[in-house]
Amino acid sequence: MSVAGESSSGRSAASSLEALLDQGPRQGILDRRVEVGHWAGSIPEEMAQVPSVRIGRRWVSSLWLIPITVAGLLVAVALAQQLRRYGWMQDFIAAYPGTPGTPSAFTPAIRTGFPAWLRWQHLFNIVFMMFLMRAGLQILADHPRLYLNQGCRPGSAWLRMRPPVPADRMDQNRPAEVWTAKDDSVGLPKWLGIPGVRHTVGLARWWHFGFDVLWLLNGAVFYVLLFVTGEWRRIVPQSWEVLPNALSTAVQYLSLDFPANEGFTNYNGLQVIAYFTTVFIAAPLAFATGLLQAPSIAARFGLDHGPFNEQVARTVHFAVLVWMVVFIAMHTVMVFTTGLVDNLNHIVLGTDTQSYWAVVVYVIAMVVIAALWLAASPVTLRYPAVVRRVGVATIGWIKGLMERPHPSATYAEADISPYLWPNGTLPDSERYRALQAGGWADYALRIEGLVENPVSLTYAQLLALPKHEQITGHHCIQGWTGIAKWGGVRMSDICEIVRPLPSAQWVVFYSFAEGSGPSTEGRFYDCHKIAHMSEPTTILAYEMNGAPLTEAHGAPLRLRNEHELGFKMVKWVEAIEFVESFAHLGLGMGGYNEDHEYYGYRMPI
Ligand SMILES: Nc1nc2c(c(=O)[nH]1)N[C@H]1C(S)=C(S)[C@@H](COP(=O)(O)O)O[C@H]1N2
Ligand SMILES: [Mo]
Repeated sequence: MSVAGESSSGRSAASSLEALLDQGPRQGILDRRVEVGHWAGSIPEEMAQVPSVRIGRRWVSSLWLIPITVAGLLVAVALAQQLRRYGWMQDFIAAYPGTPGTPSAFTPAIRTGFPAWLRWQHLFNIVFMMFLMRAGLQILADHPRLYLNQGCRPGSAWLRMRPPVPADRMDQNRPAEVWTAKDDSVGLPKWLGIPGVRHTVGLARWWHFGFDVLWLLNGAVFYVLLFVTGEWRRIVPQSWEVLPNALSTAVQYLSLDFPANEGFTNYNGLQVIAYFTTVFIAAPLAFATGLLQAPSIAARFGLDHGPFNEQVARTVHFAVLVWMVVFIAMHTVMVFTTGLVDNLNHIVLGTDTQSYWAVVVYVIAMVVIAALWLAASPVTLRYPAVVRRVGVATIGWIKGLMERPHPSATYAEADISPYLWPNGTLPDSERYRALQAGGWADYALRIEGLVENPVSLTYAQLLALPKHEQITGHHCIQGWTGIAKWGGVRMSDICEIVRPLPSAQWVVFYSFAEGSGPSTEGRFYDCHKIAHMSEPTTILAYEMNGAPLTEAHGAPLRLRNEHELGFKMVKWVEAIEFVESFAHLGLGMGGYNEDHEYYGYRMPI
């Protein structure tokens, strides 16, 4: 098919599209702030509920865990005390006092207690983890439901932090009323989440990924030093005797007649198992299930279908969080109840002494940590653009590396999700309504900018281009996913028609719809790397699941770029522009959500 160009010079055409984004004067990086009330399209703040868990058809509040735990502990204490009266139990405890073997006999290093590197890493670890965990909760609150199915079908969650999706708001043929994923987000208390406010997933992610990298580096150094120095013997079980010893320790603790504290040189069975699980199982699992949530990984390895899908990964990721919280709580309780001053001397000063200096240093460290804890949310809300800038500078490139693998996975018809969550702010311009009413007969897609042959393609012309169909996974930044079949025109075919100039680096997709920003109105748009346009799976879709695209899902045209998260897939596409840089567009961050919600512009994870 031949499509006639509108003008021979691509460059002069650019400015008319840019004008769609005119948003007045830009603010300095220090002047921008998150204004609760105007944030995220002024959706009213709605707070998370305490998580409930589905058991069969009933939803049970996790608050029940408190009385259940207390009752369970009381019964366990009574039982353990009774058991210790029996001769066979006394023999068992005598045979397995708690500490399996004596690792200090193997490794001289251990005999001298905790080395300085270990003590410092222990401190860094808790600081990094507290930000990681709080920002992680904030990310969860942006889609406050956990499922085991990749389609995230409403009603199929196993954990939720808000009421069910209103039944009368799931009809996607009434798009104005439909419950969007954004409607579903909830806020957290600011001392708990970072930064607390509803739908601040973009900011929370900079904290989560930033501290994740620090935590992983700290962990990698820790692994290396553990093995180099032989300290690993403290926390790796070296014989099956660890099991009876753990049981013995548990009975001794529960009977409230504690075993001797030998933690300086020799952990008991329960400690060995708990530390081993935390360091060598939970931590790597957190990393792995984090990666499994990346669209780029799923689209490379075909994981949207099967047991490694993002929803299973979110569930396991959450289970690791629960383990870590329980571990930290128990660890702290034990530090306090098994000889606080001794224990603090071990981990703070590295000596087996009774110095009060250890307590002083510990209290100072805790005060600093509490101050950091309390500052994180207010600082983020006051300086969101700084948080984003620091995030892009430090970890943006690491995230960007994940755009390398080709998103080649496609799925079977049977994998298509029965319900794909809708998201975003609908177009409400008269022009859009008129075009829609006319069945897109008068619609024309403008493609301009740094191209040899700028064109305007009517809906009929687009349909006449080679049609490409794909069944692919969708990953929203908020945490929900789904699989759908998309039919449309490959961007590579469009590129053949318009012939981008060598200077073109980015492709801007302009929507008919406004974004839902704080106070400034503005067109929704997003910029994509030119290299992604040659992927066979990067398409402008006009069909979904075999039917013409509905308004809810982006009629007449929506982008699919399977490298990236869902927010970059502009719906209701009005025009496309090839540019060298996006610095002059909108607020210059590469897209509407990048400008207003502080997302990154490369989002393969
Ligand atoms: N114009 C426009 N496009 C948009 C959005 C939007 O708000 N405006 N939201 C994005 C987000 S966050 C997601 S996850 C996907 C959702 O696509 P779906 O509604 O078809 O599931 O659309 C993206 N495209
Ligand atoms: Mo999204």
